[in-house]
Amino acid sequence: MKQIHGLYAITDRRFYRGRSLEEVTGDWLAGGVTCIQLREKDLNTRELLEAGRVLRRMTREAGALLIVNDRVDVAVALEADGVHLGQEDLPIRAAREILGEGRIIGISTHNVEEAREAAIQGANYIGVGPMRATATKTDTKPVVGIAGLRRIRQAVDLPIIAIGGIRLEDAEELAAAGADGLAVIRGLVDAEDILERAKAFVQAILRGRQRR
Ligand code: TZP
Ligand code: MG
Repeated sequence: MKQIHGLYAITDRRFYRGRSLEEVTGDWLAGGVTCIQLREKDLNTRELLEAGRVLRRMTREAGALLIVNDRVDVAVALEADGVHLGQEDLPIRAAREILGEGRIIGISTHNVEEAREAAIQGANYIGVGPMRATATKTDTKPVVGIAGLRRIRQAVDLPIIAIGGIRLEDAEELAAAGADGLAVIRGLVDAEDILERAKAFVQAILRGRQRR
């Protein structure tokens, strides 16, 4: 199974300012994004599948991973590489029964306890966040920050993807503090040149990892 690491882009069409999902995705992949998560809360199942098909084709061509947020059924239908679950979604073991060993299951965690539990339940990676307050998701837990990231890094060996309010300026420090990857929504699309922004993130993550 491929490991999750590097620059992890999460989709959210609300912030594309007239650019299409295809266009944005093309720039991300050309810029070095290694994983894309399909997360479009306002789409119905058919629309989600349709968006996912575009992403599946493009990620496959680029050798990047496709992860589906929340929806194990949609992940199977799309032949996605895996799913990302929240603490209130389908439990990891139930998802594993459906997906089998070959697919990636990630889960959002906010403290050492949740991170340890994710490891016990067989998660393949954990999301850790929010790193900063963010307006992108309204029901986020309190900020975990870089201090929380360090505590969780000490506690578990699973790949860690930091998330929440991450800006380009934060990327190197988060990677140096133990994040194997960074999951980003706004920070990857609030630029005129999305391709250049993605490249800059990738470089910053590499610099941070070298400091570990
Ligand atoms: N989960 C925790 S924070 C968050 C999600 C999906 C939003 C991340 O978006 P942004 O724009 O990178 O803060
Ligand atoms: Mg969820």
